[in-house]
Amino acid sequence: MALLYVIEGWDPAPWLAAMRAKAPQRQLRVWPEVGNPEEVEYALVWKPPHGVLKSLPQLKAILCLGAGVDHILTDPDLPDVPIGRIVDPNLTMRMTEYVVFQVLLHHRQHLALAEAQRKHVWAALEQPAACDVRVGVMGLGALGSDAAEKLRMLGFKVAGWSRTAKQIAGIETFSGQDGLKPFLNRTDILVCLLPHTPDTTGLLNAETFKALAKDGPLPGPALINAGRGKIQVEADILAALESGDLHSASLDVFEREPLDPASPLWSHSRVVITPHNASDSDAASLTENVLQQIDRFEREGRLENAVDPERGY
Ligand code: NDP
Ligand code: OXD
Repeated sequence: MALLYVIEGWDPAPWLAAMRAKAPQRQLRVWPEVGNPEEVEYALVWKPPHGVLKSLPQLKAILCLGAGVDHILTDPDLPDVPIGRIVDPNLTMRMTEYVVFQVLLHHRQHLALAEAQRKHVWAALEQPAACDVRVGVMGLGALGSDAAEKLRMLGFKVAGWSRTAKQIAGIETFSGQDGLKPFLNRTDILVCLLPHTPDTTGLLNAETFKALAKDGPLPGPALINAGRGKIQVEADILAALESGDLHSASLDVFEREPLDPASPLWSHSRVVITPHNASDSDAASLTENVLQQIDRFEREGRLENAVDPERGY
């Protein structure tokens, strides 16, 4: 019986090489060379084209090669089998690096200082300490909770917002729709590590930016989004950067990827653009995780990091 890689947008070669090295006994296939579809038990996927998974009659489980599963759940022909996703220290560490780097960049006003340097201007900006800056992390899951904790260790005043209530030592927590406004009202730097679901679509919009704190020690609120592009309204980000509801932004994800070369976001002096690489899935590191999930599923009949299709993540 076989494992089938169904990958779009990434090179499948490193995944195959890593799996061959770790589990030489497993039969491997790479879509679209499916061979006999009756022989495929596990689909290892990234952005699988809609309809491919339903053509596998003996499929036992779908394993996403990243953390977000929105690209799988939107398949109207999704087979009714368990779906697992990646929760792994390597992926978490990479995202925390990105978040800490971007928070510090806005906190230390690096965009303004770099601009001043280009002009040979000695711009002695007033610099607050981390303990006077309030960071708000949307999403307190595998990625958000680690980033929040590392930011707390750096001295920032950190709060988090999630769907269900949480208690995390040293971090102020808010939850649900009722918790959103108070969470935004106390936030100077907003970090989004939410999944894309029907509930989060377009959540980073004009109303959200208006609710951010305007009495902080920085020149204005900053937005960092490494969750998903469809959570943000790019026209509202640009308008908020003009109105002052946002001062600056770091965006790793976009409504449409790759970002259109004509988008004004590219050349905005207070925006940092990265190409959806905040936390790359590294085949060599994550293949062990995938194999462990399959082994556990074969032993215990359940996936460790199972997705709830009803919840949408
Ligand atoms: P998790 O599923 O572990 O955590 C999701 C968090 O979001 C949970 O805290 C959840 O709340 C919260 N949440 C979900 N829906 C809502 C809602 N409607 N209102 C408030 N909170 C909500 O996911 P991960 O932390 O592993 O990953 C988060 C996302 O990061 C991924 O889905 C993916 O989109 C993105 N990502 C981006 C990458 C990049 O390179 N840019 C790389 C990897 C991931 P609760 O705890 O109550 O369930
Ligand atoms: C993920 C991603 O969800 O890379 O893992 O976006």
